[in-house]
Amino acid sequence: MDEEGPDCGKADFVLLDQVTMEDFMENLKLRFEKGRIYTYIGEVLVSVNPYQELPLYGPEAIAKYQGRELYERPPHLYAVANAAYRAMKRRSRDTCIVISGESGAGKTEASKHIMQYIAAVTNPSQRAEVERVKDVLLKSTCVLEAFGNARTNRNNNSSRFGKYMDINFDFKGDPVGGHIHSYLLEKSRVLKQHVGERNFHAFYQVLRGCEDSQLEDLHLQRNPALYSFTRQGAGLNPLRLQPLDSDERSHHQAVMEAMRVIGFSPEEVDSVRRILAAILHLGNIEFVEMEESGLEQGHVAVAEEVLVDHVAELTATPRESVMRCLLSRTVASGGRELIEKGHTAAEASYARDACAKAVYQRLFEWVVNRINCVMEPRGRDPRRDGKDTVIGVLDIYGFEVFPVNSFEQFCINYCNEKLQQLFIQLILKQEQEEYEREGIAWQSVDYFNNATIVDLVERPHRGVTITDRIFLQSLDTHHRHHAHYTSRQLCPTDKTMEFGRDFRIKHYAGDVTYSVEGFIDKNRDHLFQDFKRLLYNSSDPTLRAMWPDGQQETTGKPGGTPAGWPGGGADAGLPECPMSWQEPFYVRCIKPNEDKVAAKLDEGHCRHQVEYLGLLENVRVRRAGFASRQPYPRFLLRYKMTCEYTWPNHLLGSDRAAASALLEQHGLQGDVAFGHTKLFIRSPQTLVTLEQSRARLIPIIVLLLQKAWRGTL
Ligand code: AOV
Ligand code: MG
Repeated sequence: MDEEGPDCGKADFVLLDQVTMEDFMENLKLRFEKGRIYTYIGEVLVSVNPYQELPLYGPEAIAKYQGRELYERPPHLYAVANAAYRAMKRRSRDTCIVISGESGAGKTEASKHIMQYIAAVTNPSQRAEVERVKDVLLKSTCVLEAFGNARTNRNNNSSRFGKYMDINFDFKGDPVGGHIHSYLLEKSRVLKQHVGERNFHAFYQVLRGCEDSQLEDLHLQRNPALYSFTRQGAGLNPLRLQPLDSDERSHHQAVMEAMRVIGFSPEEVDSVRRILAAILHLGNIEFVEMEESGLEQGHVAVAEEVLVDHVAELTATPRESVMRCLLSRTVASGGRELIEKGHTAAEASYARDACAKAVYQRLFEWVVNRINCVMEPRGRDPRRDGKDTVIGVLDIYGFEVFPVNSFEQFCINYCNEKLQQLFIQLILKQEQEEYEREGIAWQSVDYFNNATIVDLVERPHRGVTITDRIFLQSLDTHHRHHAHYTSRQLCPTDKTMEFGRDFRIKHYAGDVTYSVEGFIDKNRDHLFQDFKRLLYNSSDPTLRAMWPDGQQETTGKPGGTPAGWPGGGADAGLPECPMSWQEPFYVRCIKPNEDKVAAKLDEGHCRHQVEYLGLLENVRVRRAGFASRQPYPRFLLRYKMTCEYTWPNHLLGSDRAAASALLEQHGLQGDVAFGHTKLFIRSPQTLVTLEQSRARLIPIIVLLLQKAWRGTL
């Protein structure tokens, strides 16, 4: 690992003298202070968010890593991206990079650097179609972030959805397409935000970025404090709505430009803006109960009717229909007869909110789909062009704990729990299987396995749960004896929880107390068919395309299948383990402090993350195992010059025997094990020694070759 001085600490935690938390933290801290935010544990990359621009990225840095082995250069995301890329190319096998860590730890930024690396090193022949795909891949991030990210108290640009992006490569190793899977958008954010937080960026970008005339067409004013949906997080301080760093206006320009490059038509972009505006107007609609006789239920009216006009205009639907949907619903009475049933003010508000959330979610999904259509590998014939291979990049929302945690945190943390389980399973399984295959003895290392927590969440819940409170009771009954579950009911002396409201789960990453308030509603998410039909009948083709299910004639029943309990629902949790997850590369991100500031590494905070990410165990597994494994031919190709028996070609019976002779000459035979097809090297130091020996010889060999060429030898 050149270019890293001795005072930069160990570039691989496996090299620590002892595997203790103290040693680990000391190394992490030392490196962080020197601007070395990346460190390996074998092939796993540990990354600490620097919260400042470091001169680590860009074309020059990329060139340094291109085509190199992991150990040749200082630890870097580029090295991992390169390793994944080479592994995929070499073996023609799908692979993936899994990025994990808590909210604000730097996952999304890492995923962007990985994409940039891949884009930079591919397509040397500048094929137009490949360039197009690369452009879309890079630009899609900006669009997805506008619609799926928001400012939270943990992260100013927090992903509020899970993203798994597949990139397809042809046999030349050039990207020819891609696909984005998105998971569980936190749609409740459309309606409500905690104090200090904001709605999705897209809303503010429209308000602040549109031209005056455009805003006028949308019937909007610039100030987000005027709209219920964009001012929830401001509390009493409208300054909280201000963008923090860069200008929302330029972001808006960038998103518009990205949409254009990706291939959204101007009409589509217009529709997107109108839909966002319609949601904002919808949020300002309030309902009043009219004191009117003759009606069984109170008659409800819209307080400010002009808002209904705006919504109707922007969604290209008839005003009367919008009004009807807001104030009533169609239900089947008795046989096939349909009647219109008036809402109470509370029902009307509920319906309005459900509609706003659903419209936003459909918009988000439509944007993702639209990008996917553009990235679908085009005009490829697998017989002629060979099979595509895939690199997947997984970037989900990180584990998060707030003063009050609700359904959203529950889903997010469950996703992380699941991911952690996968990490444990794969890392252990992968290692063990390989040792078995190669006929090498190995001792297993104890790991905390979180399967029991995942199991707790996934255990099916039967029966109809009507209220949050009953739901909590059922949890208490089911999990009474579960070591990772408790509630005030089960632990009456614990005053940090409230009776009938809170339960607590001991997650792998820490204890989280959840309030069940709103759980059932948030999970159920009923949207009346009337709204779906209304939007399906819009004369705006873009909006209409988002509501194909509005065509059905069913009524009375709310649409959408309730998920029941996250994990049970189809869209909850993580993707079904695709093939590419077989041999993942891992990036484990650490958040250095809670204040989002540069050059501050809060030890307690980091220590906790190192603990729950299982990094020490990871180092132990690696040390109990081997730092590097290489097929004999590859090993010899690289180091044969360092030994007289193997240079230029060996005459020994097998590559294995040749490798053995080579290592013996260096006195390194004690640090390796000989597998059937691969050489296993225990400590990275052995690799470093071999690398250094090779580096010393290369200039001499070059000189000799030059002399031979000139005939002076
Ligand atoms: P996350 O994806 O892990 O959180 P981000 O990738 O959004 O976290 O990082 C949070 C912020 O940290 C970014 O907006 C940057 O300001 C800063 N940052 C992260 N990595 C770097 C880096 N390598 N160099 C400079 N600044 C960086 V969440 O999406 O909340 O789980 O749901
Ligand atoms: Mg993120």
